[in-house]
Amino acid sequence: MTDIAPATRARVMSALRGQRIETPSWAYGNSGTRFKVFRQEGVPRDPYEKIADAATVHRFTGVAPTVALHIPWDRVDDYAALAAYAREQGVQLGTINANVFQDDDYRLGSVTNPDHDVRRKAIGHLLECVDVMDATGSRDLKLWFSDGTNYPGQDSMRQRQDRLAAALRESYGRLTGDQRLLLEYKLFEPAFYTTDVPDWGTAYAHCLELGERAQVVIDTGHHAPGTNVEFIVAFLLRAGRLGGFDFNSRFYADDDLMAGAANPFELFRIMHEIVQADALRPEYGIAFMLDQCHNIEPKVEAVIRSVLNVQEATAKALLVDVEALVAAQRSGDVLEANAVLMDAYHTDVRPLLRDLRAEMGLDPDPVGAYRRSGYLDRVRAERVGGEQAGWGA
Ligand code: LRH
Ligand code: MN
Repeated sequence: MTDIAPATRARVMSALRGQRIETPSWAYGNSGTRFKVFRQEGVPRDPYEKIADAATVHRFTGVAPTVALHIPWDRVDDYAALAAYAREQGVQLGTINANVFQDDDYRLGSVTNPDHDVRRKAIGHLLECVDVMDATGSRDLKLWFSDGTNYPGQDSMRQRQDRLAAALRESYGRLTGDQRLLLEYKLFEPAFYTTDVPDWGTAYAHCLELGERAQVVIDTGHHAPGTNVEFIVAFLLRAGRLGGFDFNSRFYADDDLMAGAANPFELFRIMHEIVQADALRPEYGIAFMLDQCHNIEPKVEAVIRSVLNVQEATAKALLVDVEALVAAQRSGDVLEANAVLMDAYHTDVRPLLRDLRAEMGLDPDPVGAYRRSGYLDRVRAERVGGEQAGWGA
């Protein structure tokens, strides 16, 4: 695609200006694998410093105004004060992630545990997270359950689904106003035989049982190799049950690498489905979030690059010549239809995004500007002592 028609350019620029990408507080903390968690200098020691890093990403990209929290990793005594601090920094507190995957009591499951008291404890945490939402003004409660089994016969798969449904119903019943419950699925890990919410179908079925404000989250790293993720996007959009994304990328399993790093073409195909459904607008209600772990690379810069990768995939999707595509599809011109899509994908949108940033009063090169800002050196010098934030696993 050589030159972009002025009307197309205007449409694309306005859509990109309105894009909103939520960054995860835990991406700024130490993370790793079971083999090693490599500590990095300058890593935040508390939710306030994580928010300062998230605000830095927003300052240089202009499209990351909210930060997702994870409880208890981001537990504080005064959430209203935390929310006020975030506003001062130019961002807002976003999705509240529950964590029922790190307590010894949850060895055989949290909300699906055979033991009633353990289930009550887990449900208690989910309800605590809704209290946090009330305090932070967050709309979404995001639930991912590590629950599952490792050996055939370990537990009744059906009874675990009954237990899960009961916990979801109680949590859903606690929501008020426009609050939503976002249910995230994952094929496996840490469980290696069954996972109680293993795929989009299971998540979708539970959401249908709950009600309108129960929606599915697609974490791009949570599928079996070869899964056509954009089909799941198209299906859930059509069903009105796509609540959000956890963007990251992977070569093998739940690698949690930078979004678009391992498979930029998949990210483009996903954003193509979003754009075709006119679902990019914040009003549509999809929470576009990153969920990543920067085990070896500088974290703030990696999140900035990830935001840019999502912007690039979105810009390419917005450039698809829909008229030509539909005409080719309708006439059964398979190769032309594919060529129209590939033409958009092969378009270098970086000049357009540089112009967009200039129009937004930002440096056209966010990564360069961030590096020149000396932010990393400053936090390395300031954040000495104390306990660095991490998964605490
Ligand atoms: C599980 C998951 C989930 C989060 C966690 C940090 O793999 O994707 O979204 O709670 O990562
Ligand atoms: Mn996730």
